[in-house]
Amino acid sequence: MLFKSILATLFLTALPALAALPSGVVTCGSNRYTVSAITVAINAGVRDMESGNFPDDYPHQYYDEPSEHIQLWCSGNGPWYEFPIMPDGSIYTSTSSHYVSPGTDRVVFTESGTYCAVVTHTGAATYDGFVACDND
Ligand code: 2AM
Repeated sequence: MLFKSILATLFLTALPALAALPSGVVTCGSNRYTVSAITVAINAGVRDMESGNFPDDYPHQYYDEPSEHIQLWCSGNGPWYEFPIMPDGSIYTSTSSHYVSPGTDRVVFTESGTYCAVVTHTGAATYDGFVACDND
């Protein structure tokens, strides 16, 4: 009995490490994203990948760079992908005749669309680097 409750406690304590989605609004600089906006961006990225549509080369692979100190909330060893998440709520797209900047913020996810992180260039240590968004 005691053993079972210890096991249950260990399991529940370990859960946050495998956390699915953020618990509330995620903030990247002054941009705010709801969980549903994050889900929409991930689904759009997965759909684009599956259909072979890569606006401005997104999604592309995301690499775990120890120097960026970004925690990935998904399990496994990748590959991981990043896709722009837009502060105006639009789904990112870009064509050669109508280029759209990807902006500063990205969702990070697995090939099957499992949430890993929201990251941003805003406030990163280097110009091209990323930092985790708040509450991601
Ligand atoms: P970005 O393409 O989404 O802007 C230049 O080296 C590029 O590296 C940047 O433009 C940036 O992404 C990308 N970059 C920065 N950190 C990265 C990481 N951890 N994984 C993949 N790409 C990264």
